[in-house]
Amino acid sequence: MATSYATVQTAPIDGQKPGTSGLRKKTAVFRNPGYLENFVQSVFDGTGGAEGKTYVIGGDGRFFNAEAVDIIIRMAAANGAARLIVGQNGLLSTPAVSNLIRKYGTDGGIILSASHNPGGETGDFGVKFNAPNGGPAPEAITDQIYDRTQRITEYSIAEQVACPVGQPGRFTVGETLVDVIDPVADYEALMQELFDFDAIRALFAGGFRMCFDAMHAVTGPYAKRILEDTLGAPKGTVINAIPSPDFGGGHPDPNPVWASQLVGIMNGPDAPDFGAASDGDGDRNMIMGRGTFVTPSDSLALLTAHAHLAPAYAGKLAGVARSMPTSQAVDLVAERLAIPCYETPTGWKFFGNLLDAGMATLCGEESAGTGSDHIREKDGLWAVLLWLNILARDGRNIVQLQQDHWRSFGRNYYARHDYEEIPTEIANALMDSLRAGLAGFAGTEVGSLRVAAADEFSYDDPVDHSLTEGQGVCISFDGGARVVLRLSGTGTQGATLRVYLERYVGKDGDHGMVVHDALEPVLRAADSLARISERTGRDKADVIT
Ligand code: VG1
Ligand code: CO
Repeated sequence: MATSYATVQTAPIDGQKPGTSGLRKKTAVFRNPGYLENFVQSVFDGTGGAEGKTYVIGGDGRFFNAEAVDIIIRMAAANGAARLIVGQNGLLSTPAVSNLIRKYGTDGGIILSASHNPGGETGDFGVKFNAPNGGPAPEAITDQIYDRTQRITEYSIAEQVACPVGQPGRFTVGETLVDVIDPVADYEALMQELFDFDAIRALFAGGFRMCFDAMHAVTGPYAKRILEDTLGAPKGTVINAIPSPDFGGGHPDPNPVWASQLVGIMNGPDAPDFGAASDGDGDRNMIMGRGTFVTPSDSLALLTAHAHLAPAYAGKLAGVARSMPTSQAVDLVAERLAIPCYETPTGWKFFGNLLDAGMATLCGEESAGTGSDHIREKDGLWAVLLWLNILARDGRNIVQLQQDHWRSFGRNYYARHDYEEIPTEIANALMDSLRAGLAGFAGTEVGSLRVAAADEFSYDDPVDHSLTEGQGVCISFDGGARVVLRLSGTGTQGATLRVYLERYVGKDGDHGMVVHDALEPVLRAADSLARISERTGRDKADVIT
């Protein structure tokens, strides 16, 4: 029987503006009639229509993932898409989607995820469109999509038909071919090209132990297959490996606060050699040694310094890039390697042009995102495998590598303080008044620190010269300390103020301070200049990472 299609009348819904990484809202909002449909239709309409196109579709398995995949398949079919590549059970990690888009030359991909935000019926849901280069749609495209959401009048969808995504294979919806694929296979093949799997296998065979916390999220199946089955890590190396719709009731954000189970194991009496975790959609990573946490900023610096030990990067580092709030540790490594280091706004979409142009090979963000030119997203498991490759070839352990690094380059003490769910007006007023005062900050003494410079970051993309303004306030002090303040673009309730603190201690300085103590003067200066406690009524941050 022929498939029938419906054209459904609809009206614009407020607030469908993609943020740092796609459209994120409460799950309940996404389940409102027409909410997902309006946005998906706007994605198609804002990118020249779906007629004849091929898309990759998958998500991180959170609550509403399955229903959303079904709706998107039927809408893509009704909009005339030629072919869809869908992860089995609707599952695909964000880096896996990026790889599939590039490998099969598709017209883009739709990712269902709110990444590190909690899931479940009362949690968050999200949708992100990735462009044909495999990367998050740049602002020019998300602006077009948003524009369509404000003018939409109807959407198209195929009638309720069976979409058997539970098994690999092919089915059709009307004229549209739907290929259901094993979510891990193509990703694993790519990792095998990049890294010295034999060296990593030998490392595990020699008794090296690690714990990988998949946080009940999408990386579980990837990590089990690659680490345990292919590389021979003992069974049980991967914990919390089965994706669950509400991430086991947890917060799938790999940092010392939310990955506390891993932190306990790594600080315990029988700690393994290496600990790692990934987030909801598999693009973030957290790295630990026995009794040690490696900040994401330091991890980027260390990976850059040792990437030549991996086959894919030996002699191939064209440059590095970091988001503005990320510590300047990697800048020092780039300087020594005599390669350029670019500073971009927060969000992976800003790395895309640099990667496409071959100007940067490695990229990273302080929020536990690291990646390379192998795809156009950050990649949690890739970072873990690069670390394993380095550990296998270098011989030192993580604690030694980190300490040697600080002795060679100095240490950038670093922490991020998040003040969550602040009323939006208060957060905006705080940032506005900070901006208004910026011009007068230089030369001001605050406690033991003196302001060297203060400005708001704007980015002139060196490839396409697009200008992105208002990307966070940066105040630097004499001696190399820095504070950055910006509002989050991924939250779904109120505003989150992020305060990023950094203090550099040279190679002969004290690298053994408690991080909080080392950053205390910078925190005090930040509070006094931005009047954070006075304006928010809070005497400390909700989450410190
Ligand atoms: C946060 C992080 C940013 C990251 C973004 C998406 O954005 O700070 O570095 O790129 O999340 O990551 P914001 O605007 O809330 O600070 V993910 O893994 O949540 O897609
Ligand atoms: Co993520």
